[in-house]
Amino acid sequence: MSSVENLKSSILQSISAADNLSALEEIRISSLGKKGSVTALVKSVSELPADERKAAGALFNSLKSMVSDAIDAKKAELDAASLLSRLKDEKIDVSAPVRSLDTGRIHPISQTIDEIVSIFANMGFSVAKGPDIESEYYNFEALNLPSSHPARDMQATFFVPDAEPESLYKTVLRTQTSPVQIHAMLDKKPPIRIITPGRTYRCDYDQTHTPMFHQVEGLVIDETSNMSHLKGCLLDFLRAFFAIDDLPIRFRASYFPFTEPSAEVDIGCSKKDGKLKMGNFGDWLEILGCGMVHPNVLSNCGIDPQKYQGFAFGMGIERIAMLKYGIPDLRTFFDSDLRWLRHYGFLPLDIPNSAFGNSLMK
Ligand code: 2U9
Repeated sequence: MSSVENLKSSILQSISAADNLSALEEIRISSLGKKGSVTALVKSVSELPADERKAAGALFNSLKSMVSDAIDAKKAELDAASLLSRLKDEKIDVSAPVRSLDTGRIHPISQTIDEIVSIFANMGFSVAKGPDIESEYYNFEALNLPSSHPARDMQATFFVPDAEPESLYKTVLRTQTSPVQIHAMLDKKPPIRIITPGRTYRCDYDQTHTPMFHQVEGLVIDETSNMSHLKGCLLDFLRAFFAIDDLPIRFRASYFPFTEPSAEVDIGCSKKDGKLKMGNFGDWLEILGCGMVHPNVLSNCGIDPQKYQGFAFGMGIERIAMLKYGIPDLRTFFDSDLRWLRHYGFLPLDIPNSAFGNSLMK
């Protein structure tokens, strides 16, 4: 039996000394392979006298599993070491410029957001961001939408399971980007001039709704901004965005709980022969909502409505991207279809059309 002990310690020693996977594989073949030393021992049991077979069988099988376990453990150790050294050696510089500008495409939503940001940045707005997961308080309550308000039913809200189920306010996926403006008003004093592009969520899925979509909202708070400033701001934005210098817009009275007065804005278009064309053609297309921020919303954010006032607006980014780039189906934005992205996507160096200024931005 001491020869078994010798074999065991010699194999275990060579396993422990193996410093790469191919050396370990050789040990596995020479011990556990078809013609391996341990395999030979296990096979030899049948040739032993009957009264020795049971003990020898148990001993050889335990040697076999001991060797097999030691090889597995060593393999895991070598794998981990090799991964660590690869991670040390292989550095990917994600900030390096792309080598082939031909392969990647910017998604139309990213491109449209860049264009919107560029236009509003030229007007003196900055971009504010906030979390997708929000308290009901910031998503509804602070926006003049108490739980009893019927407008809350209009929005199919995704509720997030709460860490504190007893808490007064539930946690939701934001249904609009307005909570970002609420935080901004709570955090800093007027004057405020921000836009908030971002993801929003509503439990809705059909030809014109996806459960996640993008919105951009804007907010201006100061002591003097009024409805005419709102009109001028949106007229400049829409003309710059659609790159149509004489694009007409019209305001229709509407209702939103967070603005008073409120309006919906249409842009001029033509719908002749089932083809949609933006411009001064006599037809109208609804494009966004807006209004003067409701005094209750200002008070909820600690801003004195006697002293301050301002306007807000909101629009769906998919909608204006579809109109500008002739994308017919909303759902294709989120299909991750590379052929679609190659067709509708943008090259990395396609600069937003207003970045150099246009006739409206000079
Ligand atoms: C604060 C106060 C007021 C943002 C506004 C709209 C009107 C509006 C819709 C457009 C299409 C949402 O994506 S959509 O479905 N939005 O019509 N949004 S006024 O008003 C605010 C925002 C923040 C603090």
